[in-house]
Amino acid sequence: MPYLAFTALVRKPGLSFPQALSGHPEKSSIDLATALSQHEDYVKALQQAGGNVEHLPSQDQLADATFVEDTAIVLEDKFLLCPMKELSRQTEVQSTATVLKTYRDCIEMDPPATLDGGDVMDTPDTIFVGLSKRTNLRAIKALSELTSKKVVPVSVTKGLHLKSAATFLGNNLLIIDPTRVDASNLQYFDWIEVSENESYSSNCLALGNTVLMPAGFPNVRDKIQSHGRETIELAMSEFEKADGSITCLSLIIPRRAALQKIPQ
Ligand code: CIR
Repeated sequence: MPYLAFTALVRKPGLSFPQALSGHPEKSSIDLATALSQHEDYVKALQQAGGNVEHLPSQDQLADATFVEDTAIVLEDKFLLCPMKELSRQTEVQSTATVLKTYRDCIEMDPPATLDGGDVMDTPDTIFVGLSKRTNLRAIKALSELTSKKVVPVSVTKGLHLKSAATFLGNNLLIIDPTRVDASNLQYFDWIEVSENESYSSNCLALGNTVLMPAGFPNVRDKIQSHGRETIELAMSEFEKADGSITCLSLIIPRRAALQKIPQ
């Protein structure tokens, strides 16, 4: 039995997942059965990394509801429910909130702020937030009033979210495709730099010493391992076709917050 270091909220892709929002050229070939099998492997990887996995109820009508990361962020002792820009995704937030409220208080942000969790890259002292197609300056300013950490905007020049291009692996290490973001505020970190044709591998999920990453990038995998990390490679084809990647499929609640689940 692994040491349970965190709780991961996940939601299986529902029946309408093949209609997910996407700008990917192969979006019309999303296969639900393959997506479900890839999601099962993802859940096993979270467990292998020491996670307690909690399944949110399926949402067959909400095509993008498997991308739970976007609906809320962990903010010290509470959760911030994200004011999502896409109308079709806003109902997902309340559905995640019913479960989050069993752990900690949930707070909200007023319009015209718009924010997706995929734009929020938390590090020990600073929260970097993508200024992107989905997240605006209003939200970044509002977030800075809700946390004692520094909040720093990062312009996303290509792709959906900040974490589509850069993710924090712990120990001051970032994995990043610098062609997709204005990286001037990220110079302080050590980088594993991926090339434009490896861009999809810049979204990884670090859980302690284990890094979940998309399969098919042996060069990047070796670089991550050279930093002393273990890697778990996951087939992600169906989620990639829906503009989603590794971090999007879960909301990670650190052990400290998970332990203090509010008695119902
Ligand atoms: C969307 O466009 O909202 C979804 N199809 C993909 C969301 C991916 N989420 C993420 O990168 N955090």
